[in-house]
Amino acid sequence: MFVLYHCHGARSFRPLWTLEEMGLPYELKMLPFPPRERAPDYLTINPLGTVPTFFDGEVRMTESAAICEYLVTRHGPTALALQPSEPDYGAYLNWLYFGEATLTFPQAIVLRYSVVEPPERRSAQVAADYSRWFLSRLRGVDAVVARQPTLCAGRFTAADISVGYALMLAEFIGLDAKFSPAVAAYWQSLKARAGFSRALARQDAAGKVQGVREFLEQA
Ligand SMILES: N[C@@H](CCC(=O)N[C@@H](CS)C(=O)NCC(=O)O)C(=O)O
Repeated sequence: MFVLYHCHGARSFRPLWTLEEMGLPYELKMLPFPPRERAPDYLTINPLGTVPTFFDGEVRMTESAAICEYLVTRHGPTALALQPSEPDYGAYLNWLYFGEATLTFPQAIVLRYSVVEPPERRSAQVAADYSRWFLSRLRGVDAVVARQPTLCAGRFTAADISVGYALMLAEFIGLDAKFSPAVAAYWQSLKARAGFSRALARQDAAGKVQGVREFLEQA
């Protein structure tokens, strides 16, 4: 059985969503955010203190987009994966990594300097600069979803999960108000997926059973 360590709404939502889309069985271990402060025992599992940490037997992984790629490639077959022989394979990999490296990183800075840090360390200037950074990179998504319903291959893939999580985080921090009409419609279409709803329901149920509250409820 797979084991996934997860915080409500964190990047570990990517593998959670992938597991639900694929219908694979897994154990979900919920942690309060940030784990390094609120669940210090977790540092023995992941010294970085970050989520996700994912186990498939002896295999241990901590990068959300890589776990998605691992699941769809190793535990398919699934239409969520692209084969190297498919014409959009390069675009698929590019979006898979773009979702984390280009679209999520600047938002993590916004979140940190507007919410996570104690008030005396917060910075409206840093939050504004990195919000702008994120929105400018989002133009790359807009250019594609303005002409097609998914990012590549004419179907929903793990690349949409990777970029979709970045849009989910943007909604959480209020940047969705600046989405273009095409990005807003694309995001609505991702949220309408049954797999997305199941992932949300699973994290909520696991949080309740394990007594772990959402980040904004913890204070
Ligand atoms: N590149 C990693 C980033 C992992 C990461 O930074 N996760 C955040 C949650 S979204 C975290 O655990 N932060 C807690 C901390 O920095 O202490 C990934 O995509 O999984």
